[in-house]
Amino acid sequence: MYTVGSYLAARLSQMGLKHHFAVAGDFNLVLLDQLLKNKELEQVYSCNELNCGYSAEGYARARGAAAAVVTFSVGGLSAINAIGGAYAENLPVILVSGAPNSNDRATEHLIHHTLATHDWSYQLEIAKKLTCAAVSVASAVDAPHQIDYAIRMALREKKPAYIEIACNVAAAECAAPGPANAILGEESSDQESLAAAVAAATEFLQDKQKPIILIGSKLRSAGAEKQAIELAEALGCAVTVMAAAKSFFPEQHPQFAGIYWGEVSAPGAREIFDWSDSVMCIGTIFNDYSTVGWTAMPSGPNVLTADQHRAYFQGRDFGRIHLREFLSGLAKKAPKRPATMVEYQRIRPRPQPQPPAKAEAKLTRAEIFRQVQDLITADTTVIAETGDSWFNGMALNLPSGARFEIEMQWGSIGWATPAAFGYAVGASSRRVILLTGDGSFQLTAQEVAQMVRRKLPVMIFLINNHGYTIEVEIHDGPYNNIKNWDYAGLIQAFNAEDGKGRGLRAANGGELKKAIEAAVANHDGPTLIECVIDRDDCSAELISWGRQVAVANARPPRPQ
Ligand code: DPX
Ligand code: MG
Repeated sequence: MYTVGSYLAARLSQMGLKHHFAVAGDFNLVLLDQLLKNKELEQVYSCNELNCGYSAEGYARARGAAAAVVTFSVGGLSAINAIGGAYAENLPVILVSGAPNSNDRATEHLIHHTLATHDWSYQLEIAKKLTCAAVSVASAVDAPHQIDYAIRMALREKKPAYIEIACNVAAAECAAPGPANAILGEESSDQESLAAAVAAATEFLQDKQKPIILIGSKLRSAGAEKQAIELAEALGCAVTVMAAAKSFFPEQHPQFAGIYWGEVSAPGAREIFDWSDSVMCIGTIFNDYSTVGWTAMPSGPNVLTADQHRAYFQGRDFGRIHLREFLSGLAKKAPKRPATMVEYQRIRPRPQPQPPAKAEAKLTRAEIFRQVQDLITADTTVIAETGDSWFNGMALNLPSGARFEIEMQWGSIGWATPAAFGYAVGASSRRVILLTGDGSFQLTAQEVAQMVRRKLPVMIFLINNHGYTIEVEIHDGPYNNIKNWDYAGLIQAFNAEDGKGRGLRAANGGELKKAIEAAVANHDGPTLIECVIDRDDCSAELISWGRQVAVANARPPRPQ
């Protein structure tokens, strides 16, 4: 016998989820009971709904999809920021919200947690703007169809979906779920369009001597990382990677030519990119940040763009093709074009090993990342918060197997701590290293308590530079100074009577080394290392990038 709630649980499990994130509230309690009945699915609790959404987003990065279950309005509206993030970052997160009793629709009753008006459709309406499918379930008869539709769309589009379930319907009997294909079936390419796209792209390449590949973050959402390697190897050219896609092409691959980010690219990457005569942009997203204030925007007849379901170049546009099939089809036809690779090998700067700082010398950003680098193994995932952690993270060299997560399109500070929690829940065998700033941490710090609760050994490097340094470099003012906290001291408060988290502070290289040893030895909870540095000790890349972003922000309104 199935209920609406147990039907949803069965579908979440068929999606490949082992967990769902939740915050309780009276509109979802019965639903949570129903979800708990499914023994394949574990309920993981969050301190608030914003964190719940971010944790699900982080889990989706580790496992391909996720679900967050919240209560109506007061919970749902908090989660919405994270759902916007999942949309921007192309991650299928299912937001499930409990909702008022179906008998209270179209009555004169006013409902708690709402605006004290009779119209509480606003959450559904808002969700429609920020998801690829939003449904309101008020009937057990329609529930299977509505739930399947929302999940199927999310998985196909790699976007979030929204399902609200009336609290009196969650335990109502409903039909049993059919085969998983109803939600998993991916649309395959139209063969004619695919053949035409591959033929035209082959012609495009035949014409060029010095093509280069630029990998973007939508490569991962399209599930086409393997096929990008196939194409790269067929062409033999250099492969540059956008910041948002770091680790989506292996950094140890002989054709990897670094992170391309205009003026703040890795050494040699910009030079080889500018030297090329054509660019294959694969899953790229260009915005003001990724183009360094519109100074590095590939465009024109020498750019071929291949997206999840589309390829377009030189006035031609091919739809209904899947990126995976397009890339591997092109790999079979592509001419050998190694020129950018050969040239990159000539100009590539050889990395100089950084000497350690004196143990008692005041801690610097450079020394922190010299030490963090040594921690990165094949099974490490680095999660970098918005702030100078973006730029510090970019410079890390990833051994094969290591992964890197960044929320560059949405860029909501506070994301990384709960996302690291969610990622660690989803990938418990990986070493999770969180790089965050003091300002960002203050938004969602309490989620460290959930890492303590689940004994997750996340290593947190909290860079305390006493303020919003990225904003300082874009435009400074008193608003960029923040109240200092005893960040290391917080962990004891989160531990309370039974936790095994550790909080340590490092003000010099020797202290940092000891703190890292303690973190590596702590298997029973997170270790937060507060790294204290000067307010202006930031990366050179942040300074250059900040200047260009400030210029772009300051463009005067166009005359009417
Ligand atoms: C803001 C940002 O301390 O990092 O390295 O010191 O910059 P750095 P911190 O974590 O400070 C972050 C701060 C205030 N951005 O510099 S990046 C504006 C902003 C945002 N998201 C939200 N609110 C404000 N990106 C939710
Ligand atoms: Mg800071």
